Amino acid sequence: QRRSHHTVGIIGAPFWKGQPKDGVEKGPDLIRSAGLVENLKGQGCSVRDYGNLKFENVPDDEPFGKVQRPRSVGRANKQLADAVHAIKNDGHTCVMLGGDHSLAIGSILGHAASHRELCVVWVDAHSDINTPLTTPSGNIHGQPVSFLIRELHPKIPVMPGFSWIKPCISAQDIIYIGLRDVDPEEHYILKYLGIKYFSMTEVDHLGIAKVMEETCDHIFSKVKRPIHLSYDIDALDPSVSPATGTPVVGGLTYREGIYITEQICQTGMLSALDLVEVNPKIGRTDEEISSTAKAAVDVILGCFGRLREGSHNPDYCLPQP
Ligand code: 4U7
Ligand code: MN
Ligand code: MN
Ligand code: MN
Repeated sequence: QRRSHHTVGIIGAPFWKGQPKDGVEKGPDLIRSAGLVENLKGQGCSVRDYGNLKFENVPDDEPFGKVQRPRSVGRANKQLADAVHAIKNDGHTCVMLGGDHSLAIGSILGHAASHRELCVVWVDAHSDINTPLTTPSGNIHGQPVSFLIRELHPKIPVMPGFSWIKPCISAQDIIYIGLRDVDPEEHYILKYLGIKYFSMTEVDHLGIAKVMEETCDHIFSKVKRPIHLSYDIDALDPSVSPATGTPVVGGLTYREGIYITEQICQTGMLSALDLVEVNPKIGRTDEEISSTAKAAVDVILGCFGRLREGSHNPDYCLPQP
């Protein structure tokens, strides 16, 4: 409980084409350079870094209706799905460093390929559940959940690059925390499918402790099952993590954001984690970039057993005078 003995497999996905802003592909290396691997080892985890995926350019990637760069996004996600599947089959808890949030498609599908019964905890300012036909922006990072939910499948057109994608979770298998910028069509979908969420209103009303209690009650209502935590750094307030493409005021405090990870860790069921949407090029100062990177690292460390109360090795002895 105090020291975590998970083995962690890290995969970097330097991919930006699910949204238009330059720089989010620098996320994986920024998060590593903020000390991720050293700190994980320092808290007792064994770590294997699988490096970064390499994404080739897909020529003539014309929009599908409003949707931008579908072939590039489809193909990158296939690569990621295969990598995550392999890391799970190696027996690790998989940590995917993004990159934009369109990567959750491949990360969750790859995870589901080895753990069919998984559930998803989606921590984000946004619900990322637009369909290719409701998207106001055309950006696939605002749509990943729509491809994953069985009940939405009849509403999803077949896009170029996406024919391999089959939904792998039901509406009751996903829960959101931190919502505060939801498009009307997305709100309709959440209500229509009865998807469970804790918007910032519920975080204010209940407090984060009750939110996490109810989150665990919901996802473990029948049996304990593997958790896929998809953590968009823009869930945190922009005062904590300003270096991200779609910041929204009124977000989770640093403490609330870390508390979520401590509670997820406590379940013992974390099986894969995405940390996405860190964009160093959007930070206006070095301080904004480093505070965002530090928050990202602390989120990951919290997921793997770091406790704010501190910890010590069980066989530690005080020095004799
Ligand atoms: B992120 C948006 F319209 N809903 O679809 C959209 F407000 O991965 C934003 O959560 C999506 O950062 C944000 O483009 C995607 C928009
Ligand atoms: Mn977001
Ligand atoms: Mn997101
Ligand atoms: Mn974003």
